[in-house]
Amino acid sequence: MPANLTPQYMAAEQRFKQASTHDEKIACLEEMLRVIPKHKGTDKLQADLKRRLSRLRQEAQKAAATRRGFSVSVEAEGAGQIVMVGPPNVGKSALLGVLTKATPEVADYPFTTRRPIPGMVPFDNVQIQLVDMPPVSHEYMESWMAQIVRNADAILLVVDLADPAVLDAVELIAAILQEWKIVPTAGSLTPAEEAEVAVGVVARRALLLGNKYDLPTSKETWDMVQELYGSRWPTLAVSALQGHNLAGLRRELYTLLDIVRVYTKAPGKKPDLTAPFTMPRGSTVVEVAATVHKDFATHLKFARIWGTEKYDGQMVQRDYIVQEGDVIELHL
Ligand SMILES: Nc1nc2c(ncn2[C@@H]2O[C@H](COP(=O)(O)OP(=O)(O)O)[C@@H](O)[C@H]2O)c(=O)[nH]1
Ligand SMILES: [Mg+2]
Repeated sequence: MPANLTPQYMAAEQRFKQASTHDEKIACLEEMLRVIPKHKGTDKLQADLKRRLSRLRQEAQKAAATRRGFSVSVEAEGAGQIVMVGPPNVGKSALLGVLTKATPEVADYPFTTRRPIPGMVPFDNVQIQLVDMPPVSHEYMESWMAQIVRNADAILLVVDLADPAVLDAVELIAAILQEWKIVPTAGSLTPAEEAEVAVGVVARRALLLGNKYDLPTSKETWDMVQELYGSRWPTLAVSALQGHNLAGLRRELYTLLDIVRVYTKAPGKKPDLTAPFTMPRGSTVVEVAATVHKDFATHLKFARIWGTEKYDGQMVQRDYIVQEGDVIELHL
């Protein structure tokens, strides 16, 4: 063995030899490239590693393209699906790691994440699906990413508050979403946005999330980001590393979904408050009934409501719009 290779490199090489999948091999090669001592003596080896890496990446992409199903969707689970979009190294995978039981790879080199990785974020009595993604960049992007973002219910625009070029990062994300014909909105659309949506663009609610709030320069940067973008999107500063504001983030994820929780009960019984039905805001009683059972929609005569807007047990018609926290008794 060449005397100037470190134990770290040798370990990565050992893992590479034992790796069985494209992903593992690519990860090992990247690690080898990262830890290899950088000097003249290893130039040839570095070039060789790069060549093997690029060949493996091509093979992996081909394999992914032929594997059916993977390339276009992440099966939705829970109350809604929110996808993270951001440049490399902003902490998307770290966030998924602290908010969910998923175990994405977190590392200080770019392009660690190559697949959409879903995890479930608990908030109160609901579970929200959060999807980690490869980074967006002008250099290289996976072709399936646009479709995943279009399919999601909402988007987290994730940036690194310790990055002096954070404003460029926001503009990069905005530019790429525009390429993908996705308009990230704060809520209901402005007339200008609606005009765009009319020509094949989709609108998705978005939140601008500044991560790494724990680092020294972040507070100032955050003030600037808020000043510039605070009127365009809701904004939140967090630290995945120190757990700063994660409870706030969970609540914001719920808010982003723009849903209400309703509970059903049988006459004379107590509702099960641990298992809400989550409905798009603006849904009616008959839509809730249809969610409970497809036949209920046709058979529903009326409902009784226990909630904030009505007195307890008040009778409402099929078209009554349900509110957050309503308890509903369906009469067929
Ligand atoms: N100081 C600090 N570092 C973080 C934070 N979140 C992530 N990192 C670091 O930033 C690097 C990139 O994180 P990663 O989650 O892989 O970023 P991704 O490329 O966006 O998925 C890693 O070295 C993390 O440990 C944070 O809140 N504060
Ligand atoms: Mg990542």
